[in-house]
This record gives sequence, structure tokens and C-alpha cells, in this order.
Amino acid sequence: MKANYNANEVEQQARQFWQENQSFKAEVDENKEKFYCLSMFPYPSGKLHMGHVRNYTIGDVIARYQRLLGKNVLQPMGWDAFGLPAEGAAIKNKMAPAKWTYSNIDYMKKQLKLLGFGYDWDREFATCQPDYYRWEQWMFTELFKKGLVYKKNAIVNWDPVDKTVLANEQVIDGKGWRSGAPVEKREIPQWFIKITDYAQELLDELDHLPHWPEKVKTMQRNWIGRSEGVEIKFQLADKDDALTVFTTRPDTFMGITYLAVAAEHPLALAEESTNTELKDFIEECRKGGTSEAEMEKMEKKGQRLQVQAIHPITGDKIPVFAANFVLMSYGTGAVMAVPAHDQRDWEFAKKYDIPIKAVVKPLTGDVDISQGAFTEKGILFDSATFDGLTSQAAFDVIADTLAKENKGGKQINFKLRDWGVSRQRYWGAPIPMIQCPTCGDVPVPAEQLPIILPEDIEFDASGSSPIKNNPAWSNTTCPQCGGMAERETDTFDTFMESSWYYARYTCPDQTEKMLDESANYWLPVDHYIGGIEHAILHLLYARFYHKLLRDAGMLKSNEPFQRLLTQGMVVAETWYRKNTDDSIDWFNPADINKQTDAKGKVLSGTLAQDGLPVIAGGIEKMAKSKNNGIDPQTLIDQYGADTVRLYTMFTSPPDQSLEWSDEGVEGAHRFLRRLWVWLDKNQDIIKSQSPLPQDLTAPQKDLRRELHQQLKKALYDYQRQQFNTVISACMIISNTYQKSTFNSENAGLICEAASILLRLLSPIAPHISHYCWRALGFGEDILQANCPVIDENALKQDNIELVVQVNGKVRGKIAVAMDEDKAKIEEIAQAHPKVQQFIEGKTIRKIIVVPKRLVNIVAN
Ligand code: ANZ
Ligand code: ZN
Repeated sequence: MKANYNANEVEQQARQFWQENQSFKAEVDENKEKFYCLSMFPYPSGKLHMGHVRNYTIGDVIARYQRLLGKNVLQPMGWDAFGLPAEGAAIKNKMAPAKWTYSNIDYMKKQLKLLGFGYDWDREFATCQPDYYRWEQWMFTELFKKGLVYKKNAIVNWDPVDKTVLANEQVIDGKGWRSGAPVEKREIPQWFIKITDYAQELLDELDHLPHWPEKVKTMQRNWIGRSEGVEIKFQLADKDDALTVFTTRPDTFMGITYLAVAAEHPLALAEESTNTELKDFIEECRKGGTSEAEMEKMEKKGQRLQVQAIHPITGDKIPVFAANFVLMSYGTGAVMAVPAHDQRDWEFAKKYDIPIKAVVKPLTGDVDISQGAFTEKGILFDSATFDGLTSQAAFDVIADTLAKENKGGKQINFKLRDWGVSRQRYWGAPIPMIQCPTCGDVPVPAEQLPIILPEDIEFDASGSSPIKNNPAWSNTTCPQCGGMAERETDTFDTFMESSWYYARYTCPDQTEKMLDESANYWLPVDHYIGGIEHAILHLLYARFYHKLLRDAGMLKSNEPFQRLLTQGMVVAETWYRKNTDDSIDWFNPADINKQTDAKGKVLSGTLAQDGLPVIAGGIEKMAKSKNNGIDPQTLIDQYGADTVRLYTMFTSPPDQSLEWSDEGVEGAHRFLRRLWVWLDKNQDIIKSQSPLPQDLTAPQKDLRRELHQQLKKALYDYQRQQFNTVISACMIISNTYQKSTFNSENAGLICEAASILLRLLSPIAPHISHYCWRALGFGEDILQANCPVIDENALKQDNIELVVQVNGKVRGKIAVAMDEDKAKIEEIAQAHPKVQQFIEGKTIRKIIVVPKRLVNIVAN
């Protein structure tokens, strides 16, 4: 070992060793327990940010810890390479998206390697590679044949100036990001996958994922949005037609005062041509947003229709409105409005002067609907034969009554919509469909796949997809009739690629099929680590895709990810100045000189460049927009990867937010340096590989007890992923041993401590552990070492000394077992010869035992 810790040199050597020995190459081994550890793969945006570093360090610590336990570990890495930013960059830099993407991958891969992550790089792929997306295209054609894929019209954002479809993130305040023109809604045919067929299973199986955060499961449940209700058929007055509504509150049935349909509902459209106000209203609704959140905020508006409905029980005529708060895509696109018990209905009724009739009251007291709807459940009144029923009982009674009369029945609805996978963007996997004037939609036959996206392209100023309006690319012949036909020029939603990449890592080079047997060896992923922003869509689509692969016979498991860890955010201080025009300049924390109080609390700051004050903007998520990001590269260059890894793991538990502090990084580095110095100083002792002494002295026992107590704690914390306290345990071991004396008698103890400490640290700070392990003669490769074993004997604290007093004066000392019971201690104390002297002939009044300290005998 060298006297000084040179992270650069140490880390380079370790990386070279891992590379030469293919240390992280994973292979199927039926005799070994497998562990598949996966961190969400990155979008190759340019360079790693601190969030990546944290995410991938957590994953790597878990993977290396599992390997220490002796498991057969797979940890792959790759690139979520398709997506819109590449197009933006392409237009800006006049560089094809493929080229931009691959050069970013090159750079980011170098960074990942610098951080020492134990990936099996042989399995790396980028999702923009045709031999990857080929299988996704193939699967899509299979799903089409199975009837799980269909085409329907759906709305997109249309930029009328650039004549191109915009992604949601390209619409800023309702205007096109480039042209600034107001965006229009257009209906165009798009492809959908029937995720709704799997809604119930996707919901039910959340109950079989005990190792997923509750919060994520709740988000998924809400997104799937199962609701049990009743469908009710209303006969239309003077018509041969009926209107069906969906309600979750059939108990409010006798309080209906109007019905409401969505603006695009056929009943509304039927009257559009004869009612200009209605026509304008429908037009306005088409332009507006359709998300539920937007609906909630919007002023409730509507138009009365000519048509009227008949209440199935009272026979009363009920008015029908077209209303902007009814979604066409949910339930039946129509609701029975009960303004007394639904707040939206209430607001609408107030606005249009519609009667409000209460029919449910609380269990005690009266119902008050003067200020708003009473939306709770309760007891029915003014409801004819249903009076006195609880809401719950009424649900069944009314559903049954309607069912008997053929006017409705129970119905389960899901909020979940089918997955629209068409994107009108260029940089994605081409959708493998052909449109033939004679045969209609025809899937591309397997032997013609992949349909390759041309990479050598140029964008025109509008940014529209280069494969659109490009007959050379899209003209083809129909695989069925051989006639002239056209290719689909839309590409897949990039969630398609990220929905099955985890499975492809198990056999990335398989050219014959999508997945082979190794998929069933490695899957499901044992531990998946990623950001909470993927709690809903990515995870839901991946779970769905896993079931599709299972049902296609390729996989045996039901779920892709056994255990999920959602990492917390990386946050940092923000600093800014307000300009005279109210615009804000954000300054990077690295450029701020901070004034702190004695306790280190930041009081104020000045900008280094001009010395003038800046305003503290509080702690925020690291982001470009607030200019509070820390570039991991600078830190790696300055301190080395082990420090960065140790710091990010030490500062907070993985699922909580990590508040950046430069001082903390310094501290982490100091710990490693001190450890190095200590090992270096004692290298001769350690290299002696002395065994433990036969009989330990009391101080030696104390030392070992601390070591094994901390080891026990660290292993427990590894298991529950509390890496910050694993590190605290390592620090305690390190400090304790550094404080004790070193001589040949202690040699065995020091060897033991160094060996345990290096193995405990190796998942977190792998380079320094690797280097020292070899340099100190413990072995060739710490990756081959066994997990340290707790010595239960060392944990036992055998005897402790207690002072014995008689009437408050010290008369002697006794040794008792640590866990000795009180009666026995009293007995031993009284038996002490010196004590005997002083209690002889006296009556013992009381014996006080202060645990672990003293015994006081009161006698007179
Ligand atoms: C009458 C009623 C009375 C309702 C009452 C609620 C309270 P979930 O499934 O839980 O979200 N609804 C039904 N279809 C709708 C649509 N397409 N657009 C907007 N709203 C719709 O809620 C279902 C409830 O939402 C249904 O129950 C219906 O209003 C409304 F005191 O029917 B209710
Ligand atoms: Zn044809």
C-alpha cells in the first residue's frame, strides 16, 4: 500500500481488474440461487445527473450485497434511446437523432464505468437498435392477430402553421412550441392495445406484491379506478330509444331532476344541426381539455336538449342537458344528475335553475343542502317504497328492481383506458402495419421484420417526421394481395420499449426469438429501483406487458418486479436575483459564498463573481430550471467514485430525499482517507494474518464485542436497505479500532476487524475495498469473499463489576454475570467477606441494586 490514498489510481486499478476478469458477467446456473437486480435504464440525454448517480448506486449496492451473500447476480444496463428530446436536439444542432443519441450513450457509458457499477456490459443494448425493436414489432403483430390491438380515431394536438402533430409537452399554454400558433384538436386514426382486458388482473395482483411501496400500489389502484355501480336505462319521451347512464349511487335514484350527457354524445350530436347555440357549445368542448383534473376545475356549463327522458319508476318527464363535466369516454358518457347529493350536479342545477330534491339524510339529524350537496351516504326518504333503507341496502334493492324490469343492472367500470401507442413522431420504432386499399390493415409478416427506421435523415424546419410524406419509405406492396399499399408512418410510444427491456436483458443476443428459457431462470426481477415519477404508467405498462408475454407462452411468472424501491429526490439549495422586469436569474450553489452562523446555519449569500447579495430560494429538487444541479463528474474527478457513492448512501436512506451538502462530501472523503491511513499503518500486522489469541483479555473482549455488534447491525441494515446506518456501523468499527492500541498481541483482532470492515464496505465503496483486500493479503478478489459471519460468543458480555456499599460506604466489589437476576446479586453481595464484617450482627433493612453499577445494603 502507498501511504497516501490516491482514489484515482486505486479506482482505475479496480476497474481494470473487473474488466479483465469479466467480474460481472452473469450466467445461468441452476445450482445457484439467482438474484436479478435492475435499476431503471436512463434516457441518454447527454450526461449523468445526480439523480442517476444515486439511483444506480443504490442498485449497485444491492447487487453487490446479494453477491456477497453468495447469490448468482445479474445486473444489466442499457438505454431507453427513443424519444422526443433527440428530435429537438437534432433540429437545434442539425445532427440526426441517431447520431446524437449514440454519442450521448458513449459519454454516459464512460461515466457509469467510472462509478464502478457492476454491470454485465455484454448485455447492454439501446432500444433504438433494430434487433431490439424487431421483437416489439413482432409482438404487436401477434397481438393484432389475437384481437388485442385495434385502431380507432383519437384526438391529437395539431399545429396549423407547422402542419404537424405535437406531443403534449410541445404544447405550451395552448400554443405550438415552435410556431406559437394556437393548437387545434384533430381526430386521426391511431393504434390501441387492450390493456382494459387486463384491468381486473392488474388490480388484483397488486395484493400479491408485498414488497412494493404502499404508496405506489395506491397510485396504481386509483389509476385503474375500479368502481362498482349500476347502469340504468331511461326511455326517451316520444322516441323509440333509450339513454343509459352509469351511477355509483343508485340510492339517490328518486332525487334525479335531470340527466346530463357529454357534448360528443350521440344525443347531443343529433340536435347539433338544428341548434346553433348547442353547436357552438359542442365546438367549444372539443377544443377544451378532456382530462378529469381539468374537468374538475372548469366552470360547469351546458345546453338543454329538446329530448326528454322518462323516470323508470315515477314516469315523470326529466330534462336532458349536454354538459361539459360529463366525459364521453367514461361509463356510458351520460349521468343521472342528483343535485342534492352530487356537488357538480348541484352547481349546475343552481346555475340553470333546475329543482334540487333531497332523498338521503344522515343517520341522525336533518339534511341541509342550502350551501352545497350532501354527498355522504345515509338513510333514504321521499323515495316511495325505498324509504327507510340505508344507502347500502338501497344499492342492491334498486339494482334488483331495475334488473327485474329489464331497465338496468349492476355494472363494473374502470377508469383505465386502452393504451394508445401511436405517435406521430419520427424517433421511435415504426409501427409494423400496412394499409391496403383492398385488404385494410395488414400486419407486416414476421419474415419482413424489422421495419427499420432510417437513421440518416434530416429534419425540415417544421420538425415533422421525415418518414411522413415520404413515398420512398412508405410505399410498399400488400403482404396479402400483393397490390400497392402504404406503410404506417407513425411510431410507437416509447413506453413500449421500456415495458419489456427487463425481460430482453436475460437473452439480448437471441436472434431466433423474442425471449428464450433464460428469461424464466432470471425473471421476475428480484429488485427494481427507480424514480417515483414512474409509479403509474411505466410500471403499469410493464406489468401489463409481462402478462402479455406470459399469455403468449414466453414467461411463466405473473409479475415482472418482486420488490420495488422508489428512491427519494436529490435536493439542493437555490439562489436567485430578481431583475427589474421581474424575471429571475438562478445561480448555481457552487458560485455562492455563504455566510453562516456558529451552528452552520446559512444566513445569507453573495455571488462569487461580483460579491453582491443573492436571495436564498429554499431547498428544491435539483433541476436545470433552478440551476441548483451538482455535476457528478466534477465530484468524481475531485474525490473519486467511492467518495461519491459513500456520500450518496450515507446522507439519507434510499427512499428519502437527499439534501446536498459539500461538507458532507468532504466528510465522506475524510472517512475513506482515515481508513486508508489506518490500514496502511498496520499493514504489516494485518498481513501477518494472525489468528485470534486463545484467551482474550477484558479490553480485547470489549473490542471484539463492539465489532460483532456493529457487524450484526450492518447486516440487518443491509437486509432492510438502510445503507446509511450500514455506513455508520462501519464508521464505529473503524473509529473504535483506530483508538485502540496496536501491538502483536492484538494482531489477530486487527486482522479480523480489517477483514470484516472491508467486506462490509465493499458493496458501497468497492474500489478501495478491492484494492486494500488484495494489498493486505486477504485474497485475490474481494468479490469472491464470503459474507462476514457474526460470532455470537463475542456478543456475550460475560461478567461485570458491581460496587457493594453498606450504608452508603464502599466495602467491596463483586463480579456478576451481565444478565444476573436481582436475588442472586443480593446473595453474592452479602457473601462478600468484607461486607460480612460490616453487616455482622445487624438487621438488614433494605438492599438497593442499581443495575450495572452498585449494590447498597442498608443495615442497623
Ligand atoms: C348519480 C350520482 C348521485 C352520482 C350522487 C354520484 C353521486 P366513479 O365511478 O366513482 O368515478 N359519472 C358517471 N359517468 C360519468 C361520466 N361519463 N362523466 C362524468 N361523470 C360521470 O363515479 C361515478 C359517478 O360519476 C356516477 O355516479 C356519476 O354520478 C358520475 F349523489 O350518478 B353519479
Ligand atoms: Zn391487400
